[in-house]
Order: sequence, then structure tokens, then C-alpha cells
Amino acid sequence: MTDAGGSIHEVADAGEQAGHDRSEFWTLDSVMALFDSSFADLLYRAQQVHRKHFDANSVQLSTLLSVKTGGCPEDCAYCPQAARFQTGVENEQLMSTEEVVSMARAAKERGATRFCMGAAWRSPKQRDLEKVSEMVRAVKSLGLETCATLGMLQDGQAGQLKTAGLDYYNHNIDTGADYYGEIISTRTQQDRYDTLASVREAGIHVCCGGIVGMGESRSTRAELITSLANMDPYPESVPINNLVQVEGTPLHGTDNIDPFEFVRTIACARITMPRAMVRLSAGREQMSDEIHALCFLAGANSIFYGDKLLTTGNPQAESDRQLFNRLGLVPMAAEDLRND
Ligand code: SAM
Ligand code: DTB
Ligand code: SF4
Repeated sequence: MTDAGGSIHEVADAGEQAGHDRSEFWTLDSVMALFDSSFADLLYRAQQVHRKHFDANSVQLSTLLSVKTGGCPEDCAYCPQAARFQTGVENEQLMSTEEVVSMARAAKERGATRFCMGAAWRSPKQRDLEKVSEMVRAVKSLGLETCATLGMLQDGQAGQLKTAGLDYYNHNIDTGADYYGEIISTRTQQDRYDTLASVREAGIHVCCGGIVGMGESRSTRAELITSLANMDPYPESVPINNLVQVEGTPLHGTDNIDPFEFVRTIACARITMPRAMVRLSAGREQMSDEIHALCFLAGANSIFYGDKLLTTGNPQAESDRQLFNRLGLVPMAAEDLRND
């Protein structure tokens, strides 16, 4: 044990017992104690929690597609799709349902069980929401789980997506409240919580996480995890992104996060949100096989699978298959996914 003494075990048990229906309240100090514990203690604890709730050798595969790329009016300092930054990302129109379905079919054939459609919008216009609803309906009918990330939703829009068959809505709080203003000025974190509340109310599963490696402190990372874990209930899916640095964005040139600190962030997410799918998200292309393996040991049980994220690269599907073989990991079968 480390200086954190028994506290790492006590705080972890509290969250674990909370199950998924009743969220335990996590203090920033208790999450900081997790971050500050020794790497071995933290990973041991994360594995105990992981193995209690999941098959630790099974990883869920989600494929992303940018259905509307570029030209976004927001100013998220990490994002290559913000119109105000010169990043070379072309501004494209909303894709047709036929194109989306053919990409979804290919993703399913490669083994993905969830298909996530992303749009570079501050919030969707009503006529665009209707088009995306049509895409959701078509993708769902292929037997895939559906996810969308379209920005802030107005009254009634989440309900429409639910009716179309949307299983998950991705909307990230991105970073700790103390650092949020350094990253985005065109919408507040409260705006994000409001959208998340309407998603919950509509009965859609919440996919909500953040980005690390944006120059934030450990305490900001702990604050991000604390805020996610204290949502009641906490999100069903928690994407942990490592900043993909894109030339032309304000965050290009930021010091990279220590890879072990990234692994610690995954472990803290697993311990505080025991039943969530913790997704090792953006940044895998820049990550070694060894750090991938540590992330899986730390409780990550989902990845974005396929050669592209939204506008940036992701490892080739074949190289992920090889990594899975080397580690004895298997893709999570569709029938093992939640069906509530
Ligand atoms: N426009 C919508 C929104 O922001 O809610 C949906 C698409 S947006 C690209 C989805 C998420 O991708 C962001 O919330 C952010 O967490 C993540 N993201 C965007 N650019 C990233 C980057 N360069 N590195 C890591 N994650 C990124
Ligand atoms: C999430 O948390 N990460 C994904 C998904 N949700 C939509 C997006 C990552 C985007 C990385 C930068 C890009 O490819 O444009
Ligand atoms: Fe727009 Fe989303 Fe990128 Fe922010 S993260 S600039 S809202 S596409």
C-alpha cells in the first residue's frame, strides 16, 4: 500500500457498491487519492472492479462516422472542425442516408456492434434532425446499436431521436469545470449538462466523457472524473479521449500527457463508474501497444474501431485485430450488450 493507505480501497468500495442505479457521491479529494495512489495499487483496484462487473477479456467495438464535417461555429480549442481555425478540414454537407447505411453495413461486417454518427454542429436545425433521425432508423434496422453526437439539443429533439431508435447520445463535458473556460467560450458546461438531462429524460443512454492531454493539471483530471461519476446515474458510456493534436488548433503544440497518467485516468473512471463502458477513445493511433495493454488492464472495455475517427486517423482495423490476438482479447458479442 502507499501513503494513500486504506483510503484507496474504502473510496473504491463505496462506488462499487453503488451499482448503477444509485450513484455514490465522490468527493474531489477521494478521486485525487485514487490518482495519487501507486500505479500498481490503482491498477489492481481497477481490475478488481472491472472483473466484478465485466468479462475482462471482452472489448466492445464502436465505429465512428462524421456525417457532417467541418464549418462548426463553436470555438473548442482542441477541434479541427471549428470554422475559425485553419486546419485544412473541408466543410462538407450532411451525408445521405444511403451513404451512411453503406458505411454502417461495412462497420458491422468488420465486427462493430455500435455505430456512432457525429456532426460538426453547435446544435442541429430541425430539418437536419429529421434527416439524422432517418439515418438512425436505417442504421438501427441493420441490427447495430446507434449513437449520435450532434451538439446541444433543443426541447423535444431528444424525444424525436429516441423515437427513431437512438440508443446512445454522446455529449462530453470535456474537462474539469475549473479548466473548461480555457478551452471553450461559445457554450458553458451548464449548457452541456442541460442537453445531457434532456437526453436522460427521453430515455436515451448517455455517453459522456472528456479529453485529457490539453495541458490540464491532475486535479483538473480528477475534477472531470468526479463530475462524471457524480452524475445520477453516471453515464452508461464514458469516452476518455487523449487529445489528437491538429495543426491550426490552439492546442496544437501542447505538451503530451505522460502515458501512465492517461492509464491512471482510465483506472479512475473504471473505479468510480464500475458498470460503465469505459472507452479508450481518440489518441490511440499515437499510443504504443504497451500503453493500449495497460489501458485494458486499467478497465477500458471499449474502443473506436475502424481506420478513422471523425476527421483524424485511428489504428487500422487489422492492427487492432492483431493486438487483440496478442492480448487474448475478444470483441464483445452483440448479444452481450445491454438491451434495456
Ligand atoms: N459538435 C458536437 C459536439 O461538440 O458536441 C459533436 C461532435 S464533437 C467532434 C465530439 C467530441 O469529440 C468532442 O466533445 C470532443 O470531446 C471530441 N474531440 C473533438 N476533437 C478532438 C480532438 N482533437 N482530440 C480528442 N477528442 C476530440
Ligand atoms: C468522443 O468522445 N470521441 C469521439 C466521439 N466522442 C465523437 C470523437 C473524437 C474526435 C477526434 C478528432 C477527430 O477525428 O476529428
Ligand atoms: Fe464544433 Fe463539436 Fe468541434 Fe466543438 S467539438 S468545434 S462543437 S464540432
